[in-house]
Amino acid sequence: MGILKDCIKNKRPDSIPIWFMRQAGRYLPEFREIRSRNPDFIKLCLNPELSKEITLQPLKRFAFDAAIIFSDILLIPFALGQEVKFEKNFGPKLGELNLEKLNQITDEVFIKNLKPVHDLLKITAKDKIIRGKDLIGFVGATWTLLVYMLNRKSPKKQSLDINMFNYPDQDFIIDKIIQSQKIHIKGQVENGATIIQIFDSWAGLLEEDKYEKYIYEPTKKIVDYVKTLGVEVICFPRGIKKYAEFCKIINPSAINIDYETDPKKIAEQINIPIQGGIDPKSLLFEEGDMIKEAKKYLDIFKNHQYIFNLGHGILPETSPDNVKALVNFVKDYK
Ligand code: 1CP
Repeated sequence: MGILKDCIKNKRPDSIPIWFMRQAGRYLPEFREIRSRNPDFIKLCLNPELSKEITLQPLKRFAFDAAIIFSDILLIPFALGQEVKFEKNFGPKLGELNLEKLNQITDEVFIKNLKPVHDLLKITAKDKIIRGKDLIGFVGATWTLLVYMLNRKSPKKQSLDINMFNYPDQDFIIDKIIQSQKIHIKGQVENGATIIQIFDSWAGLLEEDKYEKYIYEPTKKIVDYVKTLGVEVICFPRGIKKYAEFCKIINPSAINIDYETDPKKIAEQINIPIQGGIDPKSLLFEEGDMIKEAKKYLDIFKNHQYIFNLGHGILPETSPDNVKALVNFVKDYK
């Protein structure tokens, strides 16, 4: 257990806790090297030894306070029997969702399909690099998983292809996703995750009148469930227009804010622990300008329980030297 947990529990760590979304990823040459030898992304995620190595890569270079497991939110649809492929320069491509097949996937089969991820946690939690640090497990939020499962590709830069809201048997699919999220979270916690982060990457696609059914209802169920397991839960409803309302209804252990949200307003409106915010593009600036932007967030959240992170995943073109400078600056900030 590490200082992220201390910060969330208001134990006031000596320095600001820090980790980055997508800290294990394409901006690191040592990741690209492993990836080039492993063209099948899902297979790589299901290889506990290699996934462990990737998970620990950023901790070997930088003074991060937590590791996030190298995995993907789309392993849930995969373990539910839907085909998931990743194509270069296109992103994820999912197969047709077959409801009969989905209905036949029992909890036992589902958990067996994700065993390599739980094994990855087990062997990673034991590594001495993790000692005194947090190990973060994660799932996609129900809405975001529904988007990928029905839309079958990224909804990036375009509206959704199909009418999500009138999809046949939608409630059955949603219930199946929630049940799967719970099983996968339990497997991660039992094998060493000290924190669970819930990524609702496409919350921003919803109109506000749809928040109740697609965000609040399912997320509340998942957050309450994680709390029964005795670990912290961080929510990231990216692009939601009502962070304060979200926090009031859901009450997660901490909230990650996106880079389009005004941090000053958040500091005024929200009193639970806050994570993230800085635009990942700031890490492409020259060092001095990047540090100025980071200092802005640190100053705004000076009187809050604050975990330094980004307002979305680190960009592949980020220089590891800038990451090093930023992490060191945050760790020295008083
Ligand atoms: O080499 C490659 O092309 C693979 C790129 C890659 C990586 C490094 C993908 C494909 N997934 C991952 C790992 C990953 N995904 C992690 C690892 C841990 C870490 O953070 O270091 C995590 C937490 C995720 C979570 C994830 N996957 C999200 C939620 C966070 C977010 O970015 O919004 C989403 C939406 C996905 C789907 C996904 N997987 C991969 C890509 C390129 C995408 C996004 C596709 C899209 O834009 O719709």
